[in-house]
Amino acid sequence: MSGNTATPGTSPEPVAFRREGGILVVTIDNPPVNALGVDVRRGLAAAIAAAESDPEVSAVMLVGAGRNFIAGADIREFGKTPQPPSLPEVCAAIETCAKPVVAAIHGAALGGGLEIALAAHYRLAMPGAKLGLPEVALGLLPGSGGTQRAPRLIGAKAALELMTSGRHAGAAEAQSLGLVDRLGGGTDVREEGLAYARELVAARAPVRRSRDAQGLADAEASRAALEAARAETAKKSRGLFSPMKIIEAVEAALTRPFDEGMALERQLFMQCIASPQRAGLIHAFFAEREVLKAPETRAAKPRPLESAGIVGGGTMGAGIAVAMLDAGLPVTMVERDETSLARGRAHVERVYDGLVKKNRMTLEAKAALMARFSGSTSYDAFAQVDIVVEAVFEDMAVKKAVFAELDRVCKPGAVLATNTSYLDIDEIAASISRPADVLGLHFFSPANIMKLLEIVVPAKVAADVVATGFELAKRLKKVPVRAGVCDGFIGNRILAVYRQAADHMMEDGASPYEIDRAVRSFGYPMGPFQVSDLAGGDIGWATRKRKAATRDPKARYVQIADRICERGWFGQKTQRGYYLYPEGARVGEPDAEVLAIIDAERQRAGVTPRSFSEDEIMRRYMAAMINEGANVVHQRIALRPLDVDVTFLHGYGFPRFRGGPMKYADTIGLARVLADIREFAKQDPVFWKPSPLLVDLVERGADFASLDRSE
Ligand code: 3H9
Repeated sequence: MSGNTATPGTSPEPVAFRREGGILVVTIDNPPVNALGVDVRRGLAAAIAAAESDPEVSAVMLVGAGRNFIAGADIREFGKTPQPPSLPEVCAAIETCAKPVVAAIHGAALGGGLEIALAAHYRLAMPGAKLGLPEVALGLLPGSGGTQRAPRLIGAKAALELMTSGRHAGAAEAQSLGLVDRLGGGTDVREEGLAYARELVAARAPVRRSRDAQGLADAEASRAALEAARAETAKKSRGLFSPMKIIEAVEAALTRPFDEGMALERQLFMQCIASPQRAGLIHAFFAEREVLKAPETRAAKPRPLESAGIVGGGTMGAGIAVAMLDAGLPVTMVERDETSLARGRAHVERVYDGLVKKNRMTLEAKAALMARFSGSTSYDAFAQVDIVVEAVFEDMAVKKAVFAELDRVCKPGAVLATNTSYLDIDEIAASISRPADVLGLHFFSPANIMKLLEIVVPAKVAADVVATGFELAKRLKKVPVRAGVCDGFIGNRILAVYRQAADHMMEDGASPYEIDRAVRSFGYPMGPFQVSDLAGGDIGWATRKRKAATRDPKARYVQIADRICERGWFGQKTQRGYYLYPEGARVGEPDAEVLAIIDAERQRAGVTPRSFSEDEIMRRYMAAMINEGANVVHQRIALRPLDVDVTFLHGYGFPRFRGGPMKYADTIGLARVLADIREFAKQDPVFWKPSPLLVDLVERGADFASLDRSE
């Protein structure tokens, strides 16, 4: 046997290779996911060179150590100076190897990982393998031959679909697509890969190169697939840079020799690497993983989480119940009387009935889910549950009464959570005998759909209770963000501020339709006034009334929304709000009467309207959002700027390709944001007060990302 395996005591190589019989077994061992960092690329190149030069080697087998084959290029290297060999070079070395190369795939073979496998001559996938080209989700395209080899191997249509969606295919599907040749049956990928390689050697199987595969032989079908993908991508991926580049690269696969296609792929890949969208999307990828690393999740293990209770069967309580049922938890709902309980149960059932109607759930599956749901009008039903989430009316006295009951009936160690959107959770916790068990779990409506879960951490809460909140988020497949206690926590607190900026602009001359349009062009699916119409204007109205007594009398207060609400125009549910919704339409039409109300309000306030460009609208909108984001970080309500980013990506429709508001601020430059705020402050110094954190960062020439790294 020969190889480069490290001697005991030395640091292991990320790629080890040793000959077993006539097979050179090449093991990629670069935890956590075998990403293709420079050392892995060097190791693979060395392994192939060794195979070529060793006459005893008849075939090569590539296999991943740990849970995956290879998860792709090392994303952390993007944006840094590239180190040779490049991944396309490594793939070329594999493909041109004179001896058969087998990829034995288990776990993830994604992006560059799949491209390595496609450069190999034969592929075996184990059950549970995930194969895909998800680069598009990172603002990229497959950049080491994926756009040229995949269409040749599996045809243009299937390859385009994989690359533009970024989805993962399972082993069986990968086989039926032609991505892999054989399915493994057992659990030992190394053994099965070796057996396959030996078989190929025994059968004198030739090297078989994907670059020569005939998947594009039907030129007409390939062209049709390309045009269909182009049309669909133009419609679906509006504003995104890389999807169209994928189409362009595949077009080259159809029309040019392989090497020319590869050269174009490289060129397009480098364009994607240079785009701010790539930076935004990769920021989002890492930020989503960083939010899981709260101090409490490092310090403590979650408590048991096998059953849940919900107080309140309104829209929110029922949505939370559905999320918990979907995650496999038994759920007990408590309501004050039988009628309310029946309504709560009906709310839950309605969600599943909707799925049954759309053929997305069978009646049996619904019955199985509902079998885990029980209801009661007595809090005693919560005696054994591990966690209770309270979702009753937003009123401190009502909440305290609920918590007094929970304190009375729940077993020691049960997590007692409130879904309040703004009430002081420290006060709720202080009202019972076990404040260490009290946590905020702020779900977003509809709670079974929206991904964001703010884990609100009151002063006295135990670390393992917070860790249980994160564990619950994981089970519910939600994105948790740790937040401190304040009015509105991270998301709604910042929202309140930029909504005011939008209201100011509306009174100063921009119509709600212009503002919504500008916000949509920025990349949001909807503008703030459309959102208000969707959520119901009465909600914001109630909040404004609640805050009226404590409002700074010197602060500017725009009354347009109140005038609209006073008419009973609450948005979609009343067929009109800022927009008209004739006969229950979901897309609104501009309303001349609303414009008249706005005009009247401008006159009342003594404002001479002026015009706003889209650019100015977004400068003000984003400056308000970023400034309050900085305040939230400064006051430790959010641990880091990235926590604000993830909150806005998953709870407020912020365009993912911009990475989040704080990442966007870094992209345009904090000095510019601060200069804007100082400029706007000349007219309204009460509203536009630069955040001390923003000022400090600009003075130091630093950015928000520096705070993400320092945690
Ligand atoms: C590409 O390949 C470009 C090429 O076409 C061309 C190049 C020229 N790099 O998600 P997890 C880290 S683009 C570096 O929690 P899971 C991750 O940050 C790439 N690090 O685990 C985390 O770190 P930490 C195309 C990576 O089991 C840890 O690994 N590939 C990478 O839930 C565990 O990750 C992709 O887009 C990476 N590529 O899921 C696949 N991937 O512990 C991206 C992960 O410090 N990755 N990390 O927080 C995934 O989809 C999932 O990580 C995977 C595992 C499904 C693999």
